[in-house]
Amino acid sequence: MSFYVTTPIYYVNAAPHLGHAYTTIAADVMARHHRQRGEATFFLTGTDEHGEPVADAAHALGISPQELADRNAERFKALAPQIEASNDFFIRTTDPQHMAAVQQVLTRVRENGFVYQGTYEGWYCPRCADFKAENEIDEDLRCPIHHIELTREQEDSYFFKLSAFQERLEALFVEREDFVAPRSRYNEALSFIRSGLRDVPLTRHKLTWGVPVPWDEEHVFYVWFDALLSYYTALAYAPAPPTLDAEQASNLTKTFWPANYHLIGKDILRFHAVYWPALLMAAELELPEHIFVHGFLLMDGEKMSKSLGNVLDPFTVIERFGADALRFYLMRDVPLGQDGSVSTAAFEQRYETELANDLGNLASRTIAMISRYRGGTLVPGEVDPAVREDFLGLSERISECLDRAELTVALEEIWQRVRRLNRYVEEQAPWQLAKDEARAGDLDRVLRTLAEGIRTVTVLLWPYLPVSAERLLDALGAPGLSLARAALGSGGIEHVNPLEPLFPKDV
Ligand code: ME8
Repeated sequence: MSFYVTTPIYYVNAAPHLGHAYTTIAADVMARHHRQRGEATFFLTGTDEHGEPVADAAHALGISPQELADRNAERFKALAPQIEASNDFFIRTTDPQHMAAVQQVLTRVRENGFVYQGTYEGWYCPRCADFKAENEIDEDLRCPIHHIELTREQEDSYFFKLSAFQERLEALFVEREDFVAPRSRYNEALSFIRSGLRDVPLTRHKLTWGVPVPWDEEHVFYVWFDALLSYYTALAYAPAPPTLDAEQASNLTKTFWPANYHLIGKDILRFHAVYWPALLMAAELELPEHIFVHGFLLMDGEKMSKSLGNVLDPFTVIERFGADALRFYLMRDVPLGQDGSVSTAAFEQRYETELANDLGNLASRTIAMISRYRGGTLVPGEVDPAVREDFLGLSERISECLDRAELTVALEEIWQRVRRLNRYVEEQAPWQLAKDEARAGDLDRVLRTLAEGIRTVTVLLWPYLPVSAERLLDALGAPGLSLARAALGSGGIEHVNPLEPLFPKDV
């Protein structure tokens, strides 16, 4: 079994913000979960460095596109470890290996008869690097995403014969109803296809900042084709993750292509759900299994975006509360697949009531009681059958959710068990049992059940809260992270160690 997940590669025309962190964190949760299953896993993120948005931003700053790309690619690269993203590679589309591979694949597309020369005229948004269809243009001829004026562009181009894939794309969507999720996005993409596909420009004549077209040096490839191909080209030159066996490591393309999941925001649905499969068909490459489309993080009701300037800074949040708190908040409060508002108030609420109280206190109280009443040592034996019942099938259910990229649903399932354990403490009142020698066996069972319950939820929470989960499992003396360990009763906890507060309130 293998698993390959990607994020979009982000434009280097500005610094990373919370929207980028959101997608990367979601992909990271999936990658970590699959590693827990023992699957060969590859997680790719990176930067999209060519095209007009980058060239324009560099021009405005009075520096070269390469300088801007170098500067901002570093910032995106640095974001990954700060949010605890465990990506296996970071692709930059200015990597020479990528550029050569783009030229190769697109030459094959041309040889296969899907490229012709023509003239393009249309309304163009330089920030989207995209020509807009008639029904995508706001009144006043503005971009509905960036609210800037569209420009009328006319230029010689080589075209990609997207229209040739009309029937095959329709058939793809009919045969594979899970190709795009959630359903609303699937419907949106399918209705775009059904409305009739027109050929699209494959190259730009006026731009120089891009991958040169090998058969016509006056052109560079349109940035979207260069960018989409990164999902494929990365595997040809990325170093193999150390966990792979020799055969898997010897050819990452063979091991991981086609991708299992492309995780994207809804702004780039059409490129991924329509252009991308058509391009792969034209190049005779296999199609990805799933494209999962999430919504926008909103601030004050608008898409949070660097060009709109309404951005909540992930670095500030991380500095104060840690990466886990940010990861948890985003995965919990903005259901993956829907738009969701973000605010400091909502963040603090989740942090305090759920991380600090529900989980943090549960863990500290349990460890403190085991230390106080039993010198830190648990007596071996069965866990409470009532709690066992509530944990039955849990890890299978989490895997099912994550297989469908339902990250928020999976987290809610886990959190129900965290709450269950909190109720269990209150119901059993171990502090009362501790006063009665005759009930020593009951106290042992309650402490064991709590420690084991916490261990189980913590294994499942690791993809969301990697730092805190590892600290907590260490304190429980049971560091095993594999999914097989997420069965209640499989822990074998013998001795617990003191634990500093996982989510301190006075930060
Ligand atoms: O589109 N809410 O790059 P980009 C949620 N280079 N997610 C958001 C967001 C928000 N407010 N803002 C950004 C590009 N994102 C192309 C992609 S892929 C082959 C090329 C996330 O820097 C979300 O994943 O504009 C969105 O799709 C992506 O960043 C766009 O990043």
